[in-house]
Amino acid sequence: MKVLFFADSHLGFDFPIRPRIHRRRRGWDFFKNYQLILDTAIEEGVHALVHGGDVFFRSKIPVPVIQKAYEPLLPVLEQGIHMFFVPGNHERSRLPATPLFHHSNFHLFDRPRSFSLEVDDLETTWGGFPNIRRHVQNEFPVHLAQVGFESEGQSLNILCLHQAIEGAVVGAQNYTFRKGPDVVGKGQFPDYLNLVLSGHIHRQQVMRSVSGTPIIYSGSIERTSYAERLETKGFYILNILKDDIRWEFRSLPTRPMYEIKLPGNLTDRSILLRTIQEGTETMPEDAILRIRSGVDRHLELLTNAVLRKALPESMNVELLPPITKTAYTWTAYSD
Ligand SMILES: [Mn+2]
Repeated sequence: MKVLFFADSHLGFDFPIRPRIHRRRRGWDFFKNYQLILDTAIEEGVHALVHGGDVFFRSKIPVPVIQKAYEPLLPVLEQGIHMFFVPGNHERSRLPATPLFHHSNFHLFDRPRSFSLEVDDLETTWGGFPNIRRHVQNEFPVHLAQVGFESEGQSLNILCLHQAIEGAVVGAQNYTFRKGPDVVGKGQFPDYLNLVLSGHIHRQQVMRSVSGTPIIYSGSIERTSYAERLETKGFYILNILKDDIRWEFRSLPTRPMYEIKLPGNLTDRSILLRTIQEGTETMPEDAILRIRSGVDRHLELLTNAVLRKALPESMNVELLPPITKTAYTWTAYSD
């Protein structure tokens, strides 16, 4: 059985419906990769496509974004490809309704539940539940029991999640999730599970549960924050056999991210702009640029509008206040 697994598409990210300013928007990059993944599913002739959650960027989603997300799914379903969707934390564990939910090939983990799928004599059971927002360490076994996997059947058991799991690594500084109330422990996966596919962690990685079950994070489909600047983005193609599961990571095109730090001793607008322009000369045209002010005064001298004028339109630029003692927490880049 061939499967395509992806997650964290965050559709609607920088995609204003009525933009007040005209500038390049990053939202299109997310939709482009989303479509690329759906096209790949058809080209590769996969039997199933799994979305590990955070389909959307937020819970209040404009109707045009919902339409743009759901519309391209129908031709994929019509090809006979089964879809399994996990509601993530960004959609508040609930996806906006669509007639697609009634399509016989569309399977939504709107509550703890399971679906059976048989392909060429291979029996599989797909279980899952929406993102558990709090106390997942306690809630996980309860939800898993409600899924109703058979622990001693012929069928392969595949669990689909959108959670942080102990040992997962994120960010440019390799923050590692430790066991905690809001993290699933590596020892909490029963050995009757053959495979775990999860969204939520934006860096792609493969781990093992204590009992040896592969746990795969596909990561996000584009960079949602600077913490992801060093990461390769993509999705997984899996080949599931009766006694062997193989996976292969496929990368997606992404835009490079850069940061410029302004020296605090520069307090002349034109010199600051020249410094920035010189700094961007060697950068690719489509760079996503973060400019960190050296002193508060820089925020009075420069605005995002001024910076956009000084730089190529193909770049995205953002001005940030001087670095202060900000706590390094995982929520900023794992969700
Ligand atoms: Mn996410």
